[in-house]
Amino acid sequence: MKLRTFLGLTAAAAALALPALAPAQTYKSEYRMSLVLPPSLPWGKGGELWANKVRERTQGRINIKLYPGVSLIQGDQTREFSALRQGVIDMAVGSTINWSPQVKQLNLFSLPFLMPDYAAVDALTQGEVGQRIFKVLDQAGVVPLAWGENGYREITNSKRAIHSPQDLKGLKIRVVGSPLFSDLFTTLGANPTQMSWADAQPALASGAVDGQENPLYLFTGLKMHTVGQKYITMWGYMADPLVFVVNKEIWNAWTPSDREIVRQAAIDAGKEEIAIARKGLIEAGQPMLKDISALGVTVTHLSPQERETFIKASRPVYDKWKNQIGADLVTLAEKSIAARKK
Ligand code: X2X
Repeated sequence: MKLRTFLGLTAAAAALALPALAPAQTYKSEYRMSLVLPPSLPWGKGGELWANKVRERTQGRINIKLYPGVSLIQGDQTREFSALRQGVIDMAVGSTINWSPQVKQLNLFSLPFLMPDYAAVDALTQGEVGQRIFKVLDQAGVVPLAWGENGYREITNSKRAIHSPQDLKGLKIRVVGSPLFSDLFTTLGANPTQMSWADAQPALASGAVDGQENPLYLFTGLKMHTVGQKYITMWGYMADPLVFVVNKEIWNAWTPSDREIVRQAAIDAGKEEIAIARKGLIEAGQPMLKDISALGVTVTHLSPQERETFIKASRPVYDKWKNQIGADLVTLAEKSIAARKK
């Protein structure tokens, strides 16, 4: 047989064989979704909503198992993005903070006092900034599908009410993965210690650290008042969005119609999750704060002047990180916020 004929036959055989083999080879029986927090809290709930919608809308073609506590990477949340890229994780709902060591643009959301209110958060994630960040994530090797929200990270501690940077002096504060946080808390006069969320909980319980910063649903959900966290200051210095993403190879193996289902499910779940994450904080009288005060916790609201003192004190960190993130992107964010609908 001539070589060309042989190749032709082989190709024809392969073409015939492929359609039958493809589905079995390309769809896994179960996909692994990484989450930091479990479905009992808004973040994990967002992941669960996404997984359930996908299972229902694909009639079970795509089954997803949740791995809260970032257990696929032994709790080391700052490795989540690399693990996603490498395929150790198939999909995730992750915080911009935890991925910012690998994707410097994500530090945008951590710039102190950039986003004064929820409308500012939405102006970024739902606008041109959000689209640009999705391009960056795509270039970094994952498929971004939708935004969710962890939330405004209020500062809590066991020692005293915080009204000014002075009050932070000497307080041991647990901080998250990006060096921006160590920079900021050092600049404000505190004593920051970087650790994973898994390590933070025992550190708070034993008093190894005096305080932490996180959305308040974590405060109530984990009963932080029972481990001595008696003071909360509503300083609203930053809020971390969540991003719904899929590993690229996994994504490419799905049919176009299944990809569309997964994308739409992420968008729907993201919207629902954001509403859950803001519950108790956006209604008149902020019912969540009433519940927290009732636990014997002192909730401090900053006066406009006190807030201004924090903004001024953190400005060097803002300026330094504006350059590291990319001045263009930060300027676009500043303009988008200035133009927001309140
Ligand atoms: O570690 C944290 O503080 C948490 C749970 O908020 C994140 O994963 C960013």
